[in-house]
Amino acid sequence: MSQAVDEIKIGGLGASRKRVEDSRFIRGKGNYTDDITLPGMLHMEILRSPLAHARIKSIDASKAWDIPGVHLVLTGEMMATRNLAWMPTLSYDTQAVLATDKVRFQGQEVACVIADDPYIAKDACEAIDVDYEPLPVIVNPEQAVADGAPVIRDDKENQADNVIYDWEVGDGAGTDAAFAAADVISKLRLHYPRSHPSPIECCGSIADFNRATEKLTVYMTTQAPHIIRAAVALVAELPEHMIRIISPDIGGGFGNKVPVYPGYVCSILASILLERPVKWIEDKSGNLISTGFARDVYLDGEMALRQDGKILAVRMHTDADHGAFFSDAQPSKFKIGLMHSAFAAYDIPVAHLTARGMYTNKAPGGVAYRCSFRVTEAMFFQERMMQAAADDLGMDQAAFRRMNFVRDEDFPHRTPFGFLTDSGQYAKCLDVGLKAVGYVDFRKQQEEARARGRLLGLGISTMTEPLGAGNSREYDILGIKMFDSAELKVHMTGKAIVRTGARGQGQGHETTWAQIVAHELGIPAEDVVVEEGDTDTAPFGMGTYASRSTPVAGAAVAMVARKIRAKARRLAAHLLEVSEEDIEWELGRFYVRSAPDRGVTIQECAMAAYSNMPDGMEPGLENTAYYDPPNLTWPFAVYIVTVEVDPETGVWDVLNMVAVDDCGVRINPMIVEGQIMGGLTEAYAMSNMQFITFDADGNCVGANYMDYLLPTAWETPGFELHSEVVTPCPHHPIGAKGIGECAAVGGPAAFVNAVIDALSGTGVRNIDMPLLPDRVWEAITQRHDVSGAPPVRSDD
Ligand code: MCN
Ligand code: CUN
Repeated sequence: MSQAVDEIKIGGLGASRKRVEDSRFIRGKGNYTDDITLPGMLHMEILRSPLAHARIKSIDASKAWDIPGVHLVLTGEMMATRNLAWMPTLSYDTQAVLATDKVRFQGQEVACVIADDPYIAKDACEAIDVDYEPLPVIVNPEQAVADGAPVIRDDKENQADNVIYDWEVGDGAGTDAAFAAADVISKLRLHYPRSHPSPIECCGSIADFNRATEKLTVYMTTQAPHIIRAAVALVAELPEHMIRIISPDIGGGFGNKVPVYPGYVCSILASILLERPVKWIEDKSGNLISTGFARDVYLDGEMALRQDGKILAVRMHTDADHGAFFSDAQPSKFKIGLMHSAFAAYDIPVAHLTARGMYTNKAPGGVAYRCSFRVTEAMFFQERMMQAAADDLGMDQAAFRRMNFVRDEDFPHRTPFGFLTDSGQYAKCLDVGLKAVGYVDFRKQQEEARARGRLLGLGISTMTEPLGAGNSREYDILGIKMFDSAELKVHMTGKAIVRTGARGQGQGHETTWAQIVAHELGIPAEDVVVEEGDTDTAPFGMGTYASRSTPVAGAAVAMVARKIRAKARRLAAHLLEVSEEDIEWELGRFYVRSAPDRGVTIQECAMAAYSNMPDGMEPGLENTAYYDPPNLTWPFAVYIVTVEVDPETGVWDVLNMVAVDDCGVRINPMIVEGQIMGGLTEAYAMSNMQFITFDADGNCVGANYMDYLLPTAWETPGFELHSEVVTPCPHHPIGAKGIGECAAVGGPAAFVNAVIDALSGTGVRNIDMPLLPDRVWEAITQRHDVSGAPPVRSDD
């Protein structure tokens, strides 16, 4: 009889184990950057530009220097003497650390004050006199390429205009030919507005340069500590052992904490100059006005269709507003991220995407906010386009999608843009969703309601997201290949520690990595401690974003555990005095094939590794695995929303939302559900209420939580989650696919499609997000599309 341990009882794969990190988070015992106090620590504050575009005529900091308690005032001029006024971005551009020549967006960093406390530093910032000469402002891509537009990046030698890149992918000629043969051509233009990750904890750093050891330690809110160390090592030409980056607990990242910000750099320089620790903690408005925004992209699309509903080709053009610096964190090869993952779930013979990126006088944008590099825009566009096309054909929304899905038997499938999707059960997910929402009945209700003047709508969105960058063949950031790592040490008592190159920000890695070890080795999850975020102890990895942790670092955890198991097997053979070939494994235990009662537990093997190893065997039970995934993982989801729109006010309420997510094998079903609910909440917020824009003068409108609304439990609708479809990832060691971002990626289109569906018959094809009541009301009463694109009038 098997003596294997019970996997669910030990918290292995599939156990809804409670999150171990929460025991400190919910008791206020987290250790965030701002909780850290070092002896002799000083505080830094940043002076930001009030203007969006202006020449700096002079900066007079003498009054700030005179304030008691001020230790240092940093300006661009001083940074320039150390060659630090500009820094490289993750997209091969440069970004001003502190402005020297011009300011290029409102909120740009102009000077820093380091003082005994943050209040003195803040007061001293206000005592700095900056003489600005205002320049014409550009707030959207159209203005950026207009005749006579001022060149924003006149600091760059070969930059004669505001275009950053002109990029294309796919088959232009083939697409043209398919369009020529189409029965119907469906068109849609929309703007995916700026949105801001706005984690609860803002960005910050504490730099601590020790003159005696020459070592620089930086505590910082980064999702990718090793990338930061690599950047500092390469830019400052310092060896890695002189730089230690520590990401303590992070209060939410959502992509906001991937880029390198001037505040980090200034705190480091200040610590080196003053030889004291320097802390910088950004405030909320600083975070909202200056750190990495997402989206802000205009999408133009056309779909070539056969009368029966078959999609023949897709043509897409995007104009992306990157703000003043091109600082996207994304794989180097792809200028507009993975926008070309659009339509991956549909069997479309040919497609073509052209993309332009533009500089504008706005904070640098284009970070991935809960999406794998622009996949949010891609999926939004895809599903809005699918809805428009089905309407143009007069086809049922669900039937149109089903007939164009890649079928289960067609995997692996090459998408028209060249991705290889490998698994999924798309139609099954759709069927589960339609049944759950009561599709047929709802359509009837909708008809009846309409007859009585009530507007009901149903929106379907599907998404498949390429998660888990790399593989190193195609994915790199600044030439550093994308893979990840895990190190596992099993102590003699059978307790273990696992460290990875990822860095969670609330996703539950401390819980789930231990579950993978439990699954592979049978060591109870509670005996496995997880540590991430310290470059002195963690193995090299590319960090946590693009939901890559499970696909890459999580895979590395499984692989390193397998290495440990292989060594433990040799120890078991030694302990049981049989040859290795005669040993069998069941969870937590090796036994002799011919005598199953004779066995040793994994814990006994661990003890033997330190106390009774065979002659010639290296002692200890630890190893490291670097994992370079063969492909991305491709989770799939169907989100269906029903709404009622009030024709008098434009207010819309969610009646029901059903989510069917297939992320392969779920390590921890409860955590997965938490990730989906969080993502749906953000999707709802983006579609319904989050509004951050710029007036014609480049003033950021909405850089506070009075305007940029964070959804609370009060306004967030309930979600019905379905987990019955599981298509294991064929190449991931435990069959898991990423999940962290799926709902935020696929969710927004479901909400918007539902509202547009409620308006069917009015001729309205599009209302740009957020679907604020006034926009919806305008669409209903004026019977036209409503664009959300800035600039709004400056007197608004
Ligand atoms: N998981 C699982 N089974 C799967 C897939 C994942 O149990 N098949 C678990 C994982 O083990 C992990 C969590 O779900 O605990 C998310 O895993 P994964 O999909 O690999 O995503 P990452 O860990 O790489 O997290 C990144 C992702 C991103 S990119 C953003 S943005 C986002 C998100 O996670 N930011 C978050 N979710 C967030 N959740 C919180 N609380 N805070 C953030 O900042
Ligand atoms: Cu895409 S935002 Mo997350 O990748 O950190």
